[in-house]
Amino acid sequence: MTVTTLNEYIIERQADFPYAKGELTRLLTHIGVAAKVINREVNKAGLVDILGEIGTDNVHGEEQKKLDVYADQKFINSLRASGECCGLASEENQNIVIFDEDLAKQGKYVVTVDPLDGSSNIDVNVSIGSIFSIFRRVTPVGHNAGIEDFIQEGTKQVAAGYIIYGSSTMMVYTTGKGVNGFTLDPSIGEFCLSHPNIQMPASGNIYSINEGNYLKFPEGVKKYLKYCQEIDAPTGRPYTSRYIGSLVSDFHRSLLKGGIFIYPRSAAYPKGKLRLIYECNPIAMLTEQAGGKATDGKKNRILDFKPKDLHQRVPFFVGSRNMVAKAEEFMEKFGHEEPNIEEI
Ligand code: P6P
Repeated sequence: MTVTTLNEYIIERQADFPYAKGELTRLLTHIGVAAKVINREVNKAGLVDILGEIGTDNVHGEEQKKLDVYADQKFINSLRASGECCGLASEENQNIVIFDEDLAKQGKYVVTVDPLDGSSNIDVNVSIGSIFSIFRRVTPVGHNAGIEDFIQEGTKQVAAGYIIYGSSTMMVYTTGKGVNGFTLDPSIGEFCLSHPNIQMPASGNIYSINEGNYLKFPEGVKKYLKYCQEIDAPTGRPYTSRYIGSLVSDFHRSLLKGGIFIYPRSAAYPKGKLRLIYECNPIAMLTEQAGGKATDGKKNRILDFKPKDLHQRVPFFVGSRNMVAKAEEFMEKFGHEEPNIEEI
């Protein structure tokens, strides 16, 4: 069987892309390099002093893990060096990171990253991931990037993807022409095409949500969860509950097997927990490219949201299109509003 590496594939498909001058090719290649460097550290995290917290918090007041900061720096270094990217927005930085070197200012793209998603799982050796999306800049080439380059609607993404550091390391991405998965072959240090043209099943029997927050959920979510748990063999219920606590891992399972992932608004997170720009938008682009559905639970398409700020949160219902549609029926019938935390 012939092996197609990530670089070979990107170059082969370069003509698919309207700006086919090799710019996006170089950008995706540099993202792949950062992923390999991060993968090396993730895989030996227990052996070197890179586990645990660094004693600082990120913009959301969440403890920063050493690997979080390490991964963020690797993406910054690799993208700055690409010559195609003029700036980056990341979960780990309050503001955009502007690449103001002359070469970088000529870059036509900006990148958003969640450099290491699922940090709470790092120290217990559970799968984690990196999420990225790529936009064409709207500020003039030759000048510094600006916030307007990053707060574009998700429909403006030219590419999106993730790397999952799991039982194997995979890179899954789209440039708007379908979704393809590449598995890292450590013996040659290359990502190789392993999952061509991924299609998300229209239905599934796995639901993924942090049920510890049940009392804080809107009534519509509670009623949908009871629907998932009812015994009804013809519809494949009760469904199976699976929750890893890393968006990339929970989503990757839905992408391959079918299923629904929900992080709704709740009394604890009235706007939802997940961030629109560097978590929900890239996952939503992949979802729609694979035939799935990604909304806020109220039939509002995630990719249509106009971001108000870099770290805006949104409620997130994503996965098999028939399952998301069913969940939205319950939200419409029983209510979207989260309970008042004092009333729980
Ligand atoms: P909870 C990880 O911190 C993350 O941002 C996502 O990867 C994951 O889906 C979610 O938070 C888990 O949140 O509240 O269930 O621990």
